[in-house]
Amino acid sequence: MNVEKSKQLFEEAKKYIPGGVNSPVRAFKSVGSEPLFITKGDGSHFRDVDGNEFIEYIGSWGPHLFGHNPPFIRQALLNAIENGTSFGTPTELEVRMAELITQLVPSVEKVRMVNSGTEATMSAIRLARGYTKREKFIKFEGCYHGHADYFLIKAGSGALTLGVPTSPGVTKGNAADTLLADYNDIESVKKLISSNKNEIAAVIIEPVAGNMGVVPSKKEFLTGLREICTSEKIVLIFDEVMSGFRVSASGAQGLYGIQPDLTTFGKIIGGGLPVGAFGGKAEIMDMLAPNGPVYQAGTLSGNPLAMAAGYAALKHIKDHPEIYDKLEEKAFYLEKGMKDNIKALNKNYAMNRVGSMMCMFFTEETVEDFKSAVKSDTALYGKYFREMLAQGIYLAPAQFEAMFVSTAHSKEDLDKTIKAHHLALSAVI
Ligand code: KE4
Repeated sequence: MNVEKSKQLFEEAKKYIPGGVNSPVRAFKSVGSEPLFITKGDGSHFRDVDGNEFIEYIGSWGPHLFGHNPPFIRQALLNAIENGTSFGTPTELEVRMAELITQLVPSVEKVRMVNSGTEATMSAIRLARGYTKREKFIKFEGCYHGHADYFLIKAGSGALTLGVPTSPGVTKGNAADTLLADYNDIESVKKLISSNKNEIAAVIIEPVAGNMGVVPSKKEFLTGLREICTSEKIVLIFDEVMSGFRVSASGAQGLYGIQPDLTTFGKIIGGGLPVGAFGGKAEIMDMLAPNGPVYQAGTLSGNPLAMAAGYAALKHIKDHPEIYDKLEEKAFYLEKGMKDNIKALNKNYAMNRVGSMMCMFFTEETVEDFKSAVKSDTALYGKYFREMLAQGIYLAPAQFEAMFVSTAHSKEDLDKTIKAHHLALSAVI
């Protein structure tokens, strides 16, 4: 595969941008290769500067539930741009967007728009602290909630991939209030709560973890979490930046039937543009400025272009709930094909899937938390990634990420992927 132009661009990029990328996990560092520079996306495919075309499963790290450049999002943006890009004033579409989110996600009574998942999660923690007048919070090893200082303690995603789960630059003071529990282990949560009585403001969790690879929470664990947060008056925050509108029209909370106090959103909610949001009980949300004393703000929050794309995405979900059956069918078909390949090679690699987000781990043990996920052979994942890329299949360039199926992936795409998966596995093991 000719990658000459990408190579040249990467050399240039490294002169001006740290590591040549604007987000670390794009650098292909953990898969022993160099990134490809993409020029155009179309449905389930995208193309790089050298003209190589791929069936791709990143979907911009989650936003593209409908594949690249769906007509209804493109048209919404073209219409919006006629009126300008940003006013810094309230607009009607922000009202419609907030209303739509409260309709799709019943636990959300009020919602505030921001510009990224990180802004959403850091604002939710500040709000929970302001509301409870407590300072500590619990996160889970391997979960990633964006790059606010106090989250970068045993974090997942790029932090885990690049071996910096606890980042330099995070002060002891910041880290002191971050308590770490084990995913799917309610006893580890109870221990922290009893040794920090009445000091914990929030528990934040990815109800379906997608940043240590895909690891679903167990129903009894999430139920236990809900119960203990209610009894201890701790704010339960579901970080649904990735699972929101991905695993159902009302995210993981809709799938599990468990209501958090606050939810954070990102990715799909922006239809491919920079949007995050956090919402939940009005009693808590009304603590936010200008209503209440907890400050939070953003120049481009609720930006008209981002709202146009995000609203088009969520409206499509509201009008076409059947897409989740289609996504389930496609993802199940792909998962089955991959599992058959693994079995045919007398291997038992773990595969986790929730709806259209899935992950194959290069470990033969069940993966249900951080400790089991990190047993995966990341070097082997790198070889597998490169083999798949050579066959025109573009996966997440890191073991501890998710593979996303979109409504745009055709049966032909899936069959090609299953065939490539068999050849790639045979080549590397
Ligand atoms: P952003 O600030 O990247 O929009 O969102 C942070 C975030 C928060 N919560 C969850 C559950 C997330 O998955 C993310 C971001 N996900 C990663 C992918 N694993 C973003 C990709 C990247 O860092 O480039």
